[in-house]
Amino acid sequence: ATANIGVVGLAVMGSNLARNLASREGNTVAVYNRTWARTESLIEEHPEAEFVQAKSVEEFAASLQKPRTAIIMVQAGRGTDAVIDQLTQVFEPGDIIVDGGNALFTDTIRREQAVSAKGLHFVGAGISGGEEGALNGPSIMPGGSPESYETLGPILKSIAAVAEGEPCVTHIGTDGAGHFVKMIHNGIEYADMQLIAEAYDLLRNSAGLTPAEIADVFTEWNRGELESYLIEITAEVLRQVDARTGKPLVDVILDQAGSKGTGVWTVQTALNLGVPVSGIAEAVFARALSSKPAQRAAASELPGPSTPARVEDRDAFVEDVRRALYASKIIAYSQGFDAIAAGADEYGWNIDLGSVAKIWRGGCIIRAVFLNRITDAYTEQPDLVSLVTAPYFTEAVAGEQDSWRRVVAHAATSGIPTPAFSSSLAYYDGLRAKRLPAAVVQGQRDFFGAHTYKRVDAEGTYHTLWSGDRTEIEATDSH
Ligand code: NBP
Repeated sequence: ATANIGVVGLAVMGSNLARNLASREGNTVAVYNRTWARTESLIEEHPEAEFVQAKSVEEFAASLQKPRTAIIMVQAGRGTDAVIDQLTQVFEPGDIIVDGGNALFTDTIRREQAVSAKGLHFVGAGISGGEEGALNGPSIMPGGSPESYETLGPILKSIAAVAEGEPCVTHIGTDGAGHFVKMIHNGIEYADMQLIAEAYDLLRNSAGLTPAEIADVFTEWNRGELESYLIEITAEVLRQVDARTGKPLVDVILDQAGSKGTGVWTVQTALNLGVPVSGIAEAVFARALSSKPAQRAAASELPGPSTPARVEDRDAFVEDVRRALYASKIIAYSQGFDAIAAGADEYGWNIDLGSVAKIWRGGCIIRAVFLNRITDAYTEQPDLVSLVTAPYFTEAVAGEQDSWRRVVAHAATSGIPTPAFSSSLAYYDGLRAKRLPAAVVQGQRDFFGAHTYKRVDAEGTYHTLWSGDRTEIEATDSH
């Protein structure tokens, strides 16, 4: 046995990860794929990398030093289960099976139980950064036992992206914690992308800027607090001219956004946990709405505002939109981190939120300078209840909120849909409200369902006899 690490599944992600591993000092990489042709072409196309090729799982297991460590990069779902099943038959207690695919965290919890019952370690590792990241350095979010991380950690550190001198990998927590955090990462990515798209829509359709001009605006924004991979690539997308028509590429791309499901998982999970991730949810719904051509066609002549708001001062408007984007982004991240905290609570994971922000600074799609501020916030206040209440962010939002309100009002009066901008502002106002109309909802619930309510001035649970003489009684237990 000569290899210290193995990769199973050699489609684009697996082969890039295997090449990344092989390029690092000290690694010898065993590779295996169900269909031999894929292994063959990896080896033929990359003679620079020294792989130990295996034709069967038995050969693969025999080529790995103990404790064997193998990263699975196959299609999430049944493919992953099939490979785990094969590996557990040829691996031995103490060996480590890592699933680097995009698994749903509840599947990871189930798999970890089954694999660890056989004495093996199972690590669900979220890997972000797409093909390019897998090859040159992804952000890695491993779960699993701390013991397995002792072996795995150094290997993952050797291939991860580096941000400010630190590798973008940390042990997230046991069993499904890594895939959970990766899922929320993707949810935040949805919100961030939608917010940038809404900023574009306002600049294009209300301020009348061309895609090329908006690209310049975004490039400028990328020099300040909004500096991020997503702003940078959006500028590139907007600058691109279609070779066939000579039009801006963005004008010939069909405006129906696809998705692979991790945004939906995030929202479903957050609903179950009772965490209002409204920015992420609006981003998922915005993609869903975009992908309903029949409904959109039927509604396309519905009236908009009779006198749409106009942009009087372009430069001032652009600056307002920048500030609104920043404030909304703070809310989206605040909500995402709330979801991680709630997940940790529910599933018993000890997740260091500051470290999560840290490992997202490089390699992944949401990499941004701004994440440093999140790390700082959690370092200063590890028990921070909400990111937006950290002094740095409170001050930032306080500075942007007038612009934010103007932009949301402008969007409403000019008929430009800004679900993520608007819902983030509504969330902010809801969060900071001294009194919420939830009291009315409690009254309604008590009226029609005797669901009871609590009082602001006394302990206990109460019910008003709505269909009787409307006196209040103390309820013994809730209905
Ligand atoms: P795919 O998701 O396209 O899966 C193809 C691989 O799965 C091939 O190696 C294939 O083997 C193998 N496979 C399948 Br399908 N069913 C199998 C089975 N029953 N037994 C054994 N092997 C099986 O590959 P990918 O796009 O490289 O993604 C790999 C993982 O990484 C996925 O979980 C994905 O969600 C995740 N991910 C992808 C990205 C990205 O940007 N693409 C980013 C982050 C994470 P074969 O060659 O024999 O058919």
